[in-house]
Amino acid sequence: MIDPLARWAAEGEKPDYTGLLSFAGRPYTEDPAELAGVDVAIVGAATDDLVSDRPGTRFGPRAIRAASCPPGRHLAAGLDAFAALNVVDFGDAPVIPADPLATHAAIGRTVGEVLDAGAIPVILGGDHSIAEPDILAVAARHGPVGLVHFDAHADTAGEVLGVTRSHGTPMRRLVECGAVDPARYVQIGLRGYWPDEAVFAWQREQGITSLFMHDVTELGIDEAVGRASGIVGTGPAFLSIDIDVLDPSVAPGTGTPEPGGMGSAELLWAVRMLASELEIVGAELVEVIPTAVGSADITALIADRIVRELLTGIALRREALES
Ligand SMILES: [Mn+2]
Repeated sequence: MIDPLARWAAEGEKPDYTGLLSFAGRPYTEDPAELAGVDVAIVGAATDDLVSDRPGTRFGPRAIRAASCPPGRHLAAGLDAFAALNVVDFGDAPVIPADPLATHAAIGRTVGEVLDAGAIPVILGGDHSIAEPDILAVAARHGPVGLVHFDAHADTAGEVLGVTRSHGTPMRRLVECGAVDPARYVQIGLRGYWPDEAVFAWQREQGITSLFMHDVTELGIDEAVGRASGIVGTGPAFLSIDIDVLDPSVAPGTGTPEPGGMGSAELLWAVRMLASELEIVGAELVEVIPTAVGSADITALIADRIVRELLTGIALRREALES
């Protein structure tokens, strides 16, 4: 285990731009044996072979790690997730460019190592096709999962341009194989022009709940999150966050931007709230295309903060369960 903060131990924090590139400066290991006692492990899934539009999410994990990561207590939650949880960076899955099947297998194996150690995997994508190996690995150990899925798009198409394994199809494949329980599956933030009505008809037949962006606007984010939390209920739950749920003015670096999306304050609050209420057994943040690696990249910056809210929520829930 390498601790990038060790040389700054006297100060208790290091400058963001220094040291080994790990998520939020957390200790780094690629050895599953060192995951014993770890609460959350970050895994990079740097692949974008299966996108239908703009590529570039393969650069997402490094950019999110390079985004500004101030230490300390969350001012609203009153808790420092890194003090409350043992969080490590487990490095990247050994992806194979231009071989999506081998890449998905590698992601599934790496996420599986985290799960087998009893830790919660938080996967940084990568395009949204990684939901398939991510959630299959989780469901193989926890059984069918509930799913909260933030996205501008449903990602439940049967095919995209005739291709069945794509960043537009993973959620359908996961429901069809039984890894996701459709009665405990809620989509939040859908908008725009895709997919067509036949796909939504299929979703309704399965019992999937869709909270469109117009629903979120009408209900307010707190009511929308409250409904999602109630539908997912108790039992293992996975959180899948496509950065394109945010308005492109907030997160311009993404594969299929769709105007009319959520604001960052809404999403950050929603992620923390859901993580504090649900039994999160895994999470992924996908579709970040960095445009200026370093703290100047606003999409990677908001991505880093989304993960921080997730960790803060997990820590809040654990604290409440223990008290
Ligand atoms: Mn998506």
